[in-house]
Amino acid sequence: VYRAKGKKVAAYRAAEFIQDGMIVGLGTGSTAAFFIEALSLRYKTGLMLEGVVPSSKRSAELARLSSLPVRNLNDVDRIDITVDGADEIDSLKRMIKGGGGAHMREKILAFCSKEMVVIVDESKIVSTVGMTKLPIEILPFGATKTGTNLETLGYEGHWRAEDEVRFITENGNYIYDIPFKTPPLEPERLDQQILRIPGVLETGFFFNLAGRVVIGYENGSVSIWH
Ligand code: A5P
Repeated sequence: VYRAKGKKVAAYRAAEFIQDGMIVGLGTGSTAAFFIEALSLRYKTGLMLEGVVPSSKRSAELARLSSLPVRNLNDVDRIDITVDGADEIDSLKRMIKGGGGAHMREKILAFCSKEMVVIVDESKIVSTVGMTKLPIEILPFGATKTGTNLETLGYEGHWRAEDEVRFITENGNYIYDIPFKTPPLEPERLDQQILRIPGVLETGFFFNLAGRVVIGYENGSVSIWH
């Protein structure tokens, strides 16, 4: 895994935040996978968990392989803490997620959690959010028209694909990736503008969701933003 050391130390530090009796939301991605590994090690050595709620089939599978008590979001009365990675995060804790195409469920989990703890390696820290691309989840019905509507707004992107086959999210939708030439001056406004287009289901912007941010470095050190 690229930048594995930084991801791993951040994930393992975040696992120390988990206390007996908690219900823990599980993010998706390579950093979140390290967290699931760290959490299951603690679980095997006596940590009590009321449940874990995964944001994707991939994370649910990893949790089940570790015998973690997997539960559905609909069946729990709260999520104490969700731990998830990010593709970009700036000093205002504004994030972009969706590199793995799971951001819609990740955002639902984060919003339902008392705290979202973000775990990243140092390469994810940006001066202002909007350096790479913005993933958008789009309903297949009329998707070509929705894409045209985004282009008309000035946001030309491309449909995410693997081996020329269009990527389908776990929700049965498409991902439209909009590359940034320069970071947007007002990402919050851009987000609202995009969300107003019918057929747009969710953007990869995460605002006002991050609590503690755990940053792991390749030299093995960790820093935490509170
Ligand atoms: C998944 O949809 C994303 O939001 C991930 O959280 C993000 O892509 C981070 O992934 P890595 O931890 O693999 O870098």
